[in-house]
Amino acid sequence: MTTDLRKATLCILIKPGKILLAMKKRGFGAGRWNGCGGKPEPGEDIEQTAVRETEEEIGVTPVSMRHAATLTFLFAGKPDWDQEVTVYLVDKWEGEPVETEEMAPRWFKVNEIPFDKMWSDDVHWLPKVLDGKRVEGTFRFDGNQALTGFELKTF
Ligand code: 6U4
Repeated sequence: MTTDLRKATLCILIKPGKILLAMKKRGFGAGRWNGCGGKPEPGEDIEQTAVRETEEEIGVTPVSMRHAATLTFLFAGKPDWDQEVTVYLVDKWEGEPVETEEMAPRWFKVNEIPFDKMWSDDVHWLPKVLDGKRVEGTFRFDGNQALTGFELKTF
């Protein structure tokens, strides 16, 4: 796996039968439901980034989280968008999710996840992760953010 890709995080809160997604209101991926997350600040490790971004974007502090996936996203002709995303499932947190300037959170039943309004890779890895598997994958997109191919390993 490439290590010099820019890093980002995704945190998904889970409770029995439900997951918390948030509508991204601005920036990369705006208009899609997703976990919350973003890029590391200088000096942070990736788990600290995940916690801070969740606090900033939906106002909760993860207390117990599990590394569920490492996903590489590559965009043809848009190297600035390429990123390696570390995904965490969060099953304990402090606070209640609130809407912020960046994201509007909402609980979804696991059988009603709005995949048609999410990144098109999500349908391929999120169900496996929710099934308790760990996933490593590489997803390729064209310059319009349409998925053109992927490889996936589950553990
Ligand atoms: P800032 O610097 O906050 O303006 P922003 O434009 O909000 O940046 P960024 O880079 O902080 O975006 O966060 C991008 C988020 O999108 C991260 O949580 C990772 C996630 N992401 C990127 N590509 C994705 C993809 N193909 N599928 C997916 N999530 C993706 O499910």
